[in-house]
Amino acid sequence: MKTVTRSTCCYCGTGCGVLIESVDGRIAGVRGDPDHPANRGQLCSKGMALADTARSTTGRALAPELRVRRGEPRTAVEWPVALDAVAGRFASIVEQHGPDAVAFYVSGQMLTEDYYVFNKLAKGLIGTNNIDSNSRLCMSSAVTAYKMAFGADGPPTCYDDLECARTVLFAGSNAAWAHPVLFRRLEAAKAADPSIRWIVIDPRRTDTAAMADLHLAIEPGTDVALFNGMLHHLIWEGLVDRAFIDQHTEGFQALKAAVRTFTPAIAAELCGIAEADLIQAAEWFGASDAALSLYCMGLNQSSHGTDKNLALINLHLATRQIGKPGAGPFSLTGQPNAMGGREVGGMATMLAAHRDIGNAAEREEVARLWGIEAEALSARPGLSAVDMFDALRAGTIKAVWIVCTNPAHSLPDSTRVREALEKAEFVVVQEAFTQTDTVPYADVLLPAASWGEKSGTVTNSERRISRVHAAVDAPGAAKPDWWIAVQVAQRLERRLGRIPHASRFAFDAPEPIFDEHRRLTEGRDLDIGGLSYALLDARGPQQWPFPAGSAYGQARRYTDGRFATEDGRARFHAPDYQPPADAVNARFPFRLTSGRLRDQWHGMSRTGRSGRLFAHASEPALDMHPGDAARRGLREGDLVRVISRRGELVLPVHASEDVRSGTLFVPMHWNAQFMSSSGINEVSDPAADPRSSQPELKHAAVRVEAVALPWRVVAVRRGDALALQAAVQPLLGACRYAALAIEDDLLIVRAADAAAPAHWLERLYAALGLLPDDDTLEYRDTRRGLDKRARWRDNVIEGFVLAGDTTQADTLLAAVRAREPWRGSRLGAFSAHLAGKIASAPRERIVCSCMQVGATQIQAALARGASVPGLQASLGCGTVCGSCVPELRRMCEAATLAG
Ligand SMILES: Nc1nc2c(c(=O)[nH]1)N[C@H]1C(S)=C(S)[C@@H](COP(=O)(O)OP(=O)(O)OC[C@H]3O[C@@H](n4cnc5c(=O)[nH]c(N)nc54)[C@H](O)[C@@H]3O)O[C@H]1N2
Ligand SMILES: Nc1nc2c(c(=O)[nH]1)N[C@H]1C(S)=C(S)[C@@H](COP(=O)(O)OP(=O)(O)OC[C@H]3O[C@@H](n4cnc5c(=O)[nH]c(N)nc54)[C@H](O)[C@@H]3O)O[C@H]1N2
Ligand code: SF4
Ligand SMILES: [Mo]
Repeated sequence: MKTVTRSTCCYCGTGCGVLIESVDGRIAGVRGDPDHPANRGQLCSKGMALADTARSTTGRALAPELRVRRGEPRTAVEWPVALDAVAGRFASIVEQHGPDAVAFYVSGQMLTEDYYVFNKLAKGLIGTNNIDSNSRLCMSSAVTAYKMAFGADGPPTCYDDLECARTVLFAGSNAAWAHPVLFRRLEAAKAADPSIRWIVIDPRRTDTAAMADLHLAIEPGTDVALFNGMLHHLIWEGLVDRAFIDQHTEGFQALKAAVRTFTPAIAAELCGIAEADLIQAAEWFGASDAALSLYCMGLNQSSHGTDKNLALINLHLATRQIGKPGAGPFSLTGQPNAMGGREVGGMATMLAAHRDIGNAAEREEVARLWGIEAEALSARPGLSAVDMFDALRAGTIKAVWIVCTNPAHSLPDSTRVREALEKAEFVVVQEAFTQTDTVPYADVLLPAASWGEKSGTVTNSERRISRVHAAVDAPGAAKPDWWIAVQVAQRLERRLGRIPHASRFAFDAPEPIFDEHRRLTEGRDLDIGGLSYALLDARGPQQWPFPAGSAYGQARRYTDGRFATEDGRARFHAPDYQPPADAVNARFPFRLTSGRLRDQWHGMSRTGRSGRLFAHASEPALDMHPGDAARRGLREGDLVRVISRRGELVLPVHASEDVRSGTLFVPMHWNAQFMSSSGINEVSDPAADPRSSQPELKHAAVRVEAVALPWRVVAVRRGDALALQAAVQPLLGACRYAALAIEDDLLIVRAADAAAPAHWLERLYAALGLLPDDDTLEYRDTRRGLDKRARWRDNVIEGFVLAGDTTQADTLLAAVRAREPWRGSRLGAFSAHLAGKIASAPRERIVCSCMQVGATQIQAALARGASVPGLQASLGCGTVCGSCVPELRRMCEAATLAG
């Protein structure tokens, strides 16, 4: 039976509505919800591939698992056993060492209801504020700055501003890839009115930057100098709004004095850009009828992230680019429910509903609403993400419960994080998938229901709350996150002797949790007292604030110039420019930054399951300016060591004009499930912003050294690609470089080392099911270090390993893909002459994910003079989700320039 369920996409903070089609209890398809105000039916390449990622239960966490002693494997247990174990260990540690000896590390990808229960469990039951979230790595600088400038946390803007803006300033945001559906809306607005101006501030020429009228390719970390320089120009050219400044703000004089030294010439010099470009940006911004800035990790992930945010907000306040349609500082949230987490106060430094831990009256309010003694709420702020793992490493925190995040991959300085997880007395990991870098450290693995299987609410970037509905049952014994937290909380109430007449965790469904959360917001700036599941289901997603009795939520805030501070005035702050924490010098001459690719999501536990999503970028790479590469004698694809003060990893070089000389870029996604190391955070810098505690994930000083790894392997195998990945993954770390990719039902392995690691090939053969038999042919030449195997089934080649000499890899891969009966001798598979015999070319990079159109095809059409509409008409690329349109446009421009 086919059913359609209305829900939201589980990826970015755009918060697109989806319609999930399920047949006989399995997810069969996903479409954009035409009635959802965020996306009006559109989805990006990742949203389009959601059903593909939900196709199989291979690799899902299906049963609770427990290990009795470190070093021993975990075994599957029944839920009550796992829940008793977690409650028991947490209770005994709390009894022995106090509440601050335990910690929770949670996630902006949990639903609001999940978040609410965990926050109440940590703060209201155990009495510790040691609950922090991966949002610390993501949004905390934006939160801190909003609070400092406006008195409350929440974007003043809404998505309709995307269509009203006359100048759009992207600061450290690659929205073309990270918020594609919002980008579609911006593209459409600009196409309808080409006088709309785009300014992009990004050290790299991203797909977003390529579409800008002005791209300021600043040196990483110099945004404060840039914004101060722009403000200097606006002040001295009389382009600020004096009346607004006088009536609605505080602190302008101090700011004016502080930016005096930031003349456009000096600021431009610090940023490494032309002075004229800085002035142009200032004038387009200041003189615009409506200037909207969209900012993201390029600002937040910095040791001065709060200052970067404040310096940008200063520009908005000084020119009154706020509180009117199309204007305002709009922090784009990364995760689907980063906002929900902020609302429930699910971080170490806040309390429920935008209350502060340090404020005794606000603590009392929360205690009263939770029905507990005021003293039960700790006044001591908890430890933020990086400090939490340091405390675990130091032994002051004994136990951690990790939910819906993968810190072994995503926190900076992986070595330190791994040490922390090894040192911890007790690690609980609540996960939907088993293939993550954190799962191996779990003493208890709690299987979580995931996207499509759970219900509740999420809040997107524009403060809009949407309902999430379950379309199918969770596989195996997996349970919703809130349920798991509730079960442990009820046990802890008994164990810790805090037994009220009725449990404070008597939740049997998400709805009563939402209702309790809603009551905590009443009278606050984010008041959602007027919302209910029934209203959201009947009238669709709503923006907050939405107090009782209102008919609509509020689209824009501060339209009357009254801010959420006590006196109603916004605050200017005077940020001084500071360079990034990790100093660049002769030993570490490069600035390394990191970020996202279009078709992958974070640690790839979901997107890495889809061959479609791998086709845009199938291998990790280090982007380096061609001049920098040439000076070091490096060619495309050469393997290099990327070394920082903290660690290193090996990556292939990709020469790219998109990064400036001296800057490097690596995608954040690859980790030990798909490559030989934990990825980019092996080298990244945990130095954090002193006010927001957000680490500087966008900057590390590194050096790059060529590394000779002549022993190469390419292996391909057809089968259950996810099962094959799980089988091969444990081998990756043994090689200096190794990477896995999935392509339909193929697993592709690439590896390199100085020489074959002991017994590695035997293990690879076993993992790939290539043990000797009648259909598996082996070729060995020990003297020349060659070892090759190929396997046929019904005379069709379905896998091979080439070690020592990989020259035939592309040809053999093409043969595996072609699935045609094998012609000629099987031994010929290993012959260098094979190349001529098999016609199909190696598969290329797929640019258009929906229509599976590759780069070569597009180049060929461009060579014949095609335009973007021409490509769309002839090849169909860019006609479905549109995520590849920016890239098509770039390819078209490049072809025009070349021609
Ligand atoms: N495809 C995809 N989309 C995603 C995600 C994903 O994993 N994949 N994750 C989601 C999440 S959680 C987040 S937080 C967002 C992140 O969304 P974005 O922040 O837009 O994405 P990033 O690629 O992390 O970084 C943005 C840009 O910052 C630039 N940058 C680096 N240093 C600086 C600097 O000093 N100043 C300036 N101005 N720019 C700098 C980088 O070159 C990069 O292009 O994406 C969300 N959307
Ligand atoms: N170098 C570098 N590092 C970065 C960044 C960067 O730009 N550069 N960006 C940072 C940012 S902005 C972010 S947001 C973080 C993201 O970092 P993480 O939070 O580690 O990213 P994910 O891989 O999305 O982790 C979510 C995990 O939850 C699991 N999961 C999925 N659904 C559910 C569910 O319903 N319940 C439970 N319990 N589990 C589930 C997934 O399988 C996945 O393993 O990375 C940060 N790290
Ligand atoms: S833009 Fe793409 S990833 Fe983000 S919510 Fe929409 S469909 Fe999902
Ligand atoms: Mo994020």
